[in-house]
Amino acid sequence: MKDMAGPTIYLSEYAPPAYLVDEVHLTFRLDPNATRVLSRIRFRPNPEATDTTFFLHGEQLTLISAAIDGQPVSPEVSDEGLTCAVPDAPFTWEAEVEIAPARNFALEGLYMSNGMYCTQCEAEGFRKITYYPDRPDVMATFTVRIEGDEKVKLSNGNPGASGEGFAEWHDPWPKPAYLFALVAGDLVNHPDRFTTKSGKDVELNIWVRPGDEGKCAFGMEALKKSMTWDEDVYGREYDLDIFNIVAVDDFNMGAMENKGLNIFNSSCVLASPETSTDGNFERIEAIIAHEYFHNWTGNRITCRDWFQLCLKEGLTVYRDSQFTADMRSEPVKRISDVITLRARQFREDNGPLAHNVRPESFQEINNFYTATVYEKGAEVIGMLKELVGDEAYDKALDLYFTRHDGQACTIEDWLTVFEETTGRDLSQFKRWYSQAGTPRLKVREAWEDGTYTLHFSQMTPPTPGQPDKLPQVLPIAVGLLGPNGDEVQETTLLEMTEAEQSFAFPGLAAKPVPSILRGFSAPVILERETTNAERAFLLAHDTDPFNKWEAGRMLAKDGLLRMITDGAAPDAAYLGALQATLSDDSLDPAFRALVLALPSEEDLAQTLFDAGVTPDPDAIHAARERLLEAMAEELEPLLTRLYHDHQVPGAYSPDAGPSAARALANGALALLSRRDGGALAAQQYAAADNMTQQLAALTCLLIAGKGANEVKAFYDQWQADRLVIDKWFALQIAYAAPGEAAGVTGMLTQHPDFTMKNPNRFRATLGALAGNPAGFHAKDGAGYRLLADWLLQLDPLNPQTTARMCSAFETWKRYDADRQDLIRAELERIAAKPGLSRDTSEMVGRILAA
Ligand code: B3K
Ligand code: ZN
Repeated sequence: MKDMAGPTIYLSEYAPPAYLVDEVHLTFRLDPNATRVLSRIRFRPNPEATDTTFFLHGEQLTLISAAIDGQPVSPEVSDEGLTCAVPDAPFTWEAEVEIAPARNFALEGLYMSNGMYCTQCEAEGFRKITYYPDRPDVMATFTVRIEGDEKVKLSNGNPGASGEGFAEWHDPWPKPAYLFALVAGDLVNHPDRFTTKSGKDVELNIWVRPGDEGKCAFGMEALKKSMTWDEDVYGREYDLDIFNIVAVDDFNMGAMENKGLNIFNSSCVLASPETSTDGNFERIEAIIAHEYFHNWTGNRITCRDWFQLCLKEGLTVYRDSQFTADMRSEPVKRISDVITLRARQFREDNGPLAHNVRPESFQEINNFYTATVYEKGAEVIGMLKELVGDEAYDKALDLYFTRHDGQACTIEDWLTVFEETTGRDLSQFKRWYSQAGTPRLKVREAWEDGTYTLHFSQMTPPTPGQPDKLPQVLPIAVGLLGPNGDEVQETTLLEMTEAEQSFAFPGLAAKPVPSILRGFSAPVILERETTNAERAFLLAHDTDPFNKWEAGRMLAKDGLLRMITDGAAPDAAYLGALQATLSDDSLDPAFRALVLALPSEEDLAQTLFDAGVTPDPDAIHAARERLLEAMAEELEPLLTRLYHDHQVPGAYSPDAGPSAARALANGALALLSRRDGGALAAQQYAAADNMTQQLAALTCLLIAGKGANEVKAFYDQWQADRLVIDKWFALQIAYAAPGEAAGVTGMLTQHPDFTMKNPNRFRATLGALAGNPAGFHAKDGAGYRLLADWLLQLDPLNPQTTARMCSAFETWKRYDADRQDLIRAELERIAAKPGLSRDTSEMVGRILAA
């Protein structure tokens, strides 16, 4: 067990590895309780090294024997690894260790899931498999032999010899140990083939447990689309004879990009119309693409050290969002990404867990697979592309791939290819990697003699350990609209570099209405005094879909905030503007569905806190409910029409078009259910032949305070499908009334199907509670207590998932003194637990330090 707060690791202390590895040979003799791992590793001293100590990472391993150049040695073994005297010349290290995959509940290293062996090595899991320099800047080729009775035995690279009880694999591409993978089990495959642009034939497989074969076709199509897209858009071709994907039920995250052998949480690859929603299909397509794209951005070019994580993650998220935009709707993808960014990354960036896109220190790197590294990391790349332009971006990427192929790189390497190809100085831009916090961008305007001027000022509030911030480079996309709604200045990119800066637009006939930060061109909080009339005008006329949507959101938010703080009535002007937008059948139904959705309770709490008001979760919930009621009442005829006009006849397809129609129809249904007591939803539930329709109807019934029978029927229908049952758990908690959420969650944790050992089920239950703000923050503290109880139970088994879920408490300083006291008590109770994992102890420590 990783125990207590560990030492802090600093980026500034990076030192090159003492020894490099040329070749690794591994033999696995599989056994649930006593797997033997035999390693033969070719080492050589690193001429660049400053230290010559031979240290191999190793945790929870039983060392059976070790030898150097065939001579037995007795290394000095500690909890973290071993040291040993070695020759001052290339040598061969051999070791045999024993591990117990069946007792590995942390799901890191080699473990078992439903009787199947699988691995998760990123970031530092390989050290739980054998002794090795487990750091990403040590890259080597791997040859693997797996011995066992399992029908299917997989590892990275291309297949070698196989026979009764064994299979061999060879990966010709040097890779760090975190990309190692092994899978063995009685699996079945969904096969296919792909021909790369240079004519190479690649075997493709999705491997699943028997019974899941029927849920692979969509993932396979997504894989082939990703392969084609990466060739077309980035010129990147696949580089092995085979590409395997495996679905695993017990997995700490979404998926993992192991070379040639991607391992997926089954929820992120298995799909069927009956069991998966439109949202699931879109997410699966995106994650398959993401992991596939890592083959170049992550695997062929990897990270020098874990501080550089955004080098592969930010870029790969950016690439997968480009892919989704190309496959579906670009504006809808952008708006959805910004909703997530604000909900997760802005929340993180404005609380105790705020950290740089490239962190400078950590205790447990697994705690830094965050929205900041991933999503803000992707935003930074989007800004870079806007600043240099599309052509220069392509040129820089080409240089990046040629120059750094086969290397372990840094953010400096990445920025240098842009500096060299564009001649730009990116030293100020680099602050995006080294300054945490969300910049506030204030705007004032002036109008004089036909010249319209925008005065900007930027300020980033202090974050933990960073009291003072310097101005950042902000790409601000601006357009101007004339009084009649015509665009008088099309989108132009302003480049702000100073703390305060003004930009003038001369020669205008009338004072324009500005559309600022089009496409959300920088991840900032825009602060601008404006009127609701102007917002309604932009909602009606803006040609930029993001800002059109944003205007509607601001309008909704303004009304909601007044309802929350002043008890105001629902804003008639908002309802009118909404009616006009929703009625416009020339607009994409998916866009209209986004306009129809109100800002989340979390978004409202964040906004209030930012404005210096203590958010009251009950008041926020109540105001939002009241507005939803008013929308249902005011827009009923229109909603009825939208519902009926957007029914999709015929066989289910997860494509963007039909999904968009369902999104709008189901958005309408949610409101209509507040009027008809769920009658229409009950009809839809009964008639549904796909999960999107079924689950949407069930949600509406719960919103209408109905659905007890359907909840039961749903369970009876789906009890054999664990992924659908996850939805069943989550739904009941997400839509529980605030005062009942903790009780419902507590009750569901007693259900025979609840198990904390499965991260999906744990998240579907405790994670759903944390995602129901009014319920989680119930005044009596029952939500806090229940979550803390379960985190304490899970921590000894699965520190990673425990630590990640601690972020439910990261917003505690927003709330009133009573709630803060209750949360602090729970955090302190967790922190005081003897033997608490390093993961959880770091998280709780950082949150408490607020
Ligand atoms: N690289 C993995 C995440 C590994 C998380 C380790 N705690 C998945 C991804 O980003 O593609
Ligand atoms: Zn990734």
